[in-house]
Amino acid sequence: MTDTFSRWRDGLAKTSKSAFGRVASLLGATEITAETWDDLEALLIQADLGIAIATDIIETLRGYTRDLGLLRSDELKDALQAELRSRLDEVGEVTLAESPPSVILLVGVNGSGKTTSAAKLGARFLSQGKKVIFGAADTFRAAAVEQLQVWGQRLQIDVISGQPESDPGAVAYNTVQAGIARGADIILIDTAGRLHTRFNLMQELEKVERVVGKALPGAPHAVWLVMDTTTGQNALQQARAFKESVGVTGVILTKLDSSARGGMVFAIRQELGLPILFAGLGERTEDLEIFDPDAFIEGILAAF
Ligand SMILES: Nc1nc2c(ncn2[C@@H]2O[C@H](COP(=O)(O)OP(=O)(O)OP(=O)(O)O)[C@@H](O)[C@H]2O)c(=O)[nH]1
Ligand SMILES: [Mg+2]
Repeated sequence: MTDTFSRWRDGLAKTSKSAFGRVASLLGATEITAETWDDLEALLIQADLGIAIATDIIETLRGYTRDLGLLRSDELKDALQAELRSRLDEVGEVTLAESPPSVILLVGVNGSGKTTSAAKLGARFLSQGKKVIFGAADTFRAAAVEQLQVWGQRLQIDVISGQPESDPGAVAYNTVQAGIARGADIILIDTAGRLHTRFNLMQELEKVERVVGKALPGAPHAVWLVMDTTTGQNALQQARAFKESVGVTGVILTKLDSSARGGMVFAIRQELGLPILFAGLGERTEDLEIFDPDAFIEGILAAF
């Protein structure tokens, strides 16, 4: 069995080699000059931390350098590592219903990885001995239902679906009812990422959220926003829209393995104030890790 740290290191190889690898080469045995700060700031922005966070980190490191009288830029590596780590202080906790079943809604823009994450989460819950049921509430795209059905067959998880173009709220409602009737512990509902307009999508998601609460008071117990880390700072704007419409309780980051700019993680944590719960490090069902700040930092700074 590979340990957590090596899975993260492998998954984050792109980020550690490109974005943070350049930071490592910048921080060599050279004198700290004004240029060092400019270059470091530019590299942090390129790594997708966002301008505000990059500027803030530079300010902190500058103060630290003055206080400690650091002269060589390689002396900044530890300080940068500690600074990055401190920005991910809180570890997100998965909170579900006190007694089963728990209803989890997966939301996010199209292509962010909702359906794949549903499969990964399904596999994870199954491995914990839980009974899982899927709801295919993306009725907008016929292929979306089929995709979830393929996963359902592979994992032997029942999938509740409706007719194409049918009401996603009704599918969600039926899924919760079926989950209760079949004694499921976890009811995972996959939703659409695209409709005719963003406004329609948000309205629909709000309705799905309301309707599952009618099928089971207290539901949904979790609304997880699935975010593609390869889309950069754009994803933040989209995330705010979801946060305003539905009660997002946590974030699942996907495609960290294909992103070269893992700095998004800091931006998401700081700008959205939402706990990061899971991270996708590949396309297979086992490639979903509980978000581990230490393993993440170690992974992105492997070149340090
Ligand atoms: N490398 C990598 N690929 C991923 C990861 N998560 C999802 N993908 C891929 O991203 C693509 C889109 O994933 P989906 O799960 O279909 O995304 P979705 O949010 O359901 O998309 P829509 O249903 O169109 O809204 C697929 O090709 C997945 O295999 C990940 O963590 N790593
Ligand atoms: Mg999908």
